[in-house]
Amino acid sequence: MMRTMKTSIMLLAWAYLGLATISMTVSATPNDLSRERQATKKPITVTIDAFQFQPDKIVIKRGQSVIFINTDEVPHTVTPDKNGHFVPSGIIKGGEQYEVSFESIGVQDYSCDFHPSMHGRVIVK
Ligand SMILES: [Cu+2]
Repeated sequence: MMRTMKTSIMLLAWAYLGLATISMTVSATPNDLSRERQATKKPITVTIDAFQFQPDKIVIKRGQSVIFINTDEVPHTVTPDKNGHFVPSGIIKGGEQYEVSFESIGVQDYSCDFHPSMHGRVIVK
């Protein structure tokens, strides 16, 4: 009986040490690196103003998202062109916004369904 208890205490201590080693390894990961990774993935804002995407050309990283904010009073859309590989917004009413992440690398153009003069480009690196 005593021997069993002793064994289980030793096993517990061993497991605890193992866990301590794991958590030490985790905390040894450079915090700066993970912080930088998050910072570069922060969403980028494109404003839709006066029937224009502003800026109409942005460069982002793969997996980064873009928030399209419609500051006009009329509805617009952010619809991928043939080279665009992201989820279309559907109608974005005046004052509303749409956030979408870009998961494919490459040059991606988009336009507004309602206003053929409205174009924009996202370059995903
Ligand atoms: Cu429009």
